[in-house]
Amino acid sequence: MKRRKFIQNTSLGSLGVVAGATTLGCKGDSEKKEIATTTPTESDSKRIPVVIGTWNVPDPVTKAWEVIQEGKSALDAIEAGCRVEEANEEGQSVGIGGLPDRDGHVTLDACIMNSEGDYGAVVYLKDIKHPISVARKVMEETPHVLMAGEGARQFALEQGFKSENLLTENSRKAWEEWKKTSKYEPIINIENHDTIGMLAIDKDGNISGGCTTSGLAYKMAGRVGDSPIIGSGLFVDNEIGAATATGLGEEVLKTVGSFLIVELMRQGMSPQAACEEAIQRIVKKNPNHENFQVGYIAVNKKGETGAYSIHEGFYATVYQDDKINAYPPDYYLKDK
Ligand code: SD4
Repeated sequence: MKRRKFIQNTSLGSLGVVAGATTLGCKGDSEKKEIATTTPTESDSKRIPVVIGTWNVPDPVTKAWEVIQEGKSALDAIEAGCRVEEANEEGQSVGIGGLPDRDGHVTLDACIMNSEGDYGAVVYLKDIKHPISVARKVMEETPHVLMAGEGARQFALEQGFKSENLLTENSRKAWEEWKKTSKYEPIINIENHDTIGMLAIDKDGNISGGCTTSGLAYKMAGRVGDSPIIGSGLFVDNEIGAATATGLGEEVLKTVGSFLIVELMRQGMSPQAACEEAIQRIVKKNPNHENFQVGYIAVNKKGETGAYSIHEGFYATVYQDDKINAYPPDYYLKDK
């Protein structure tokens, strides 16, 4: 699969925040099996179960699909799928190997949501490779939904998670390079996978979702994006469908994008039309939208999927009807 690069930026330059290079070395690219790259059509036959992930992420999506095939829940599938990417040291925007903040600390954000409408999340989590699993523990083992920073880390340790250094040699070198200029240059070259947002419907027709990220590279210490925030980076309503986001979190947060998409689907929009409308909301508010990327994926209760972004370069990976398909969705700037 040929990698694609595109430019993302940030409107955060004015805040003195840099969104640095999230260049990713996709582990085992050369070993990856050939997968289809076509836009799904209405005639796609068996829509449930289904797994959809942001970016070109065959390994995590395949893992989630396999878990569903074993008869397990969409929630189990989401956790297992996200863990694949979190453990990939070469991926520089998720889990171990994620690019650090500007002080050199890798801080992770993640959330998970089940078909009962329960939600768990962690933000600014250090030293723990699998924030998606900690998020699930928050959801299942505490009366809370969101835990942050040192408290979240302590909770993870109490739950038996291992503390480890998440700053890999590659990411440390990239950070050292960035420090030479520490320039607030609003350009990110992004390759074909990034923050993972994943949605799944299991064999019982139940929907769950998850989202996991190290956030913007070289962000200000303490910055948290959309990914772990319910309604922004992820939303699931088992009666309607689910949506998740990637890209510049600040813009997703300001428009509560994933909740918006689910509500638009509730009003009858297809997942595709709802993703397009959510991108339009961002574009309308931002004359500078040519300088940043946001991408959404969505699924409805029938297992129909949709995906849309501002810029070219976004991918959606769908496993459905026993076939995996990573395709470049339509995007707002296509005919502009
Ligand atoms: C964030 N939305 O922290 C995440 C970053 C991301 O593709 O998705 N990058 O803002």
